[in-house]
Amino acid sequence: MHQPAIPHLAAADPDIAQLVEGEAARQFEKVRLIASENYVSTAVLEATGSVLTNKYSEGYAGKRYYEGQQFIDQVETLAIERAKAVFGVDHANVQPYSGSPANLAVYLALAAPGDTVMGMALPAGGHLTHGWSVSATGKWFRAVQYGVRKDTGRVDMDEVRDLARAERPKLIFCGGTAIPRTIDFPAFAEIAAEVGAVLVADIAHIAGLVAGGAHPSPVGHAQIISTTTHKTLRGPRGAMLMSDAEHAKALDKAVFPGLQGGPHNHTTAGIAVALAEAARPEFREYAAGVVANAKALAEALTARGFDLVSGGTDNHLILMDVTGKGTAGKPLAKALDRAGIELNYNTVPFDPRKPFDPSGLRLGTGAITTRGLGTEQMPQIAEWIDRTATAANDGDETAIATIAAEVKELLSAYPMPGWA
Ligand code: DSN
Repeated sequence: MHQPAIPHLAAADPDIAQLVEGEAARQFEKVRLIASENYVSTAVLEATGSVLTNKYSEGYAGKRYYEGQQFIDQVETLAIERAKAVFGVDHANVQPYSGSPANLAVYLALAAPGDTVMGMALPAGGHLTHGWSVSATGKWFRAVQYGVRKDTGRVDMDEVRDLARAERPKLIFCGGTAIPRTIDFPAFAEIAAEVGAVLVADIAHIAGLVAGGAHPSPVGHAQIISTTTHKTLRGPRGAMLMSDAEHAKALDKAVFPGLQGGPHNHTTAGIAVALAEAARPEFREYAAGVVANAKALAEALTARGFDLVSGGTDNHLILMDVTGKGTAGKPLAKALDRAGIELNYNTVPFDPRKPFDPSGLRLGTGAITTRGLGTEQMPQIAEWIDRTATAANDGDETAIATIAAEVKELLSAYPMPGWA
């Protein structure tokens, strides 16, 4: 049963209540390996499900355009102070609705349409909002894009330097959505300084690892740090912008009134709760566990013949080309979903296939580590993935159903926040 229980919803809208219960049960029964997802704590769920959703608060604490902010101002101030303490930054804005609006606010604050900006290409592991052609950031700005080296699968810092010197971008984004290796913030900072660019570190995927000391921090290297709050940081769906003192005002103005109206106060409360959780010693253990699990899973998958981009991982994320297994990303992701293992198909660098039917799979260990799974379970997960690939190639749905039953049986021993 969903936790907190939802009796009022069940009475008022049984259709939606049933779907919420269904989703909770699904999350309980599946090995959730989507690298951008997690399980929030019950405390975060309660905060996000609170009456704070009823309140409008355009503006910032002490300077709002609506009355009645006696409690909301305190909630937002707590979230900001906790973000500053957890990440060690001068300034934090906790209002962006999610990662894309947060990144758009950076453009609005520091660039004008037509300016040159630079980021990692989406197919190489970047994000849409780092200047990819179909995004507003690629349409409204003159975006130049770097990638990874073909021989190593790692960010090509020579290309980053050459491109930056040639194009003199105003902004350089580092970070992305499918980067399995440590981001070299000092190297990016050196290049940005040389060409007079502002360095923006998008740490959406690794924010929890940074907070928990399991990935180097961009603080002191990137003037601006953008992150979502719901991936490894394990908060509600939202985002934050952090910066040095110099860029604080411009970022705040860009978020409100530049891009957004009223902040989502229930989300802000959830972010505050998640940040308090991230400040505890247990969270450091969690972050280390996420990386240990990813490394163990990477090793087990490699031993089974999967072809991992860059040969492994330093963080929570694994990207692999499944062509060698006689399949492609999409059919295998769908078969794995039937087998109780949830992940997403993904392009791999230099992918000859199309983004909607690519060669790869992306996996992450943020959620399963929250669930309590450890390195000892990773060989089993790799074995299920391998068996599913064989079963799917053979069209053997009975074998896939057997794996789903095994997955369910294992997970029944691991509690899930939000489920009782
Ligand atoms: N959708 C996010 C991810 O899965 O990485 C990025 O926006």
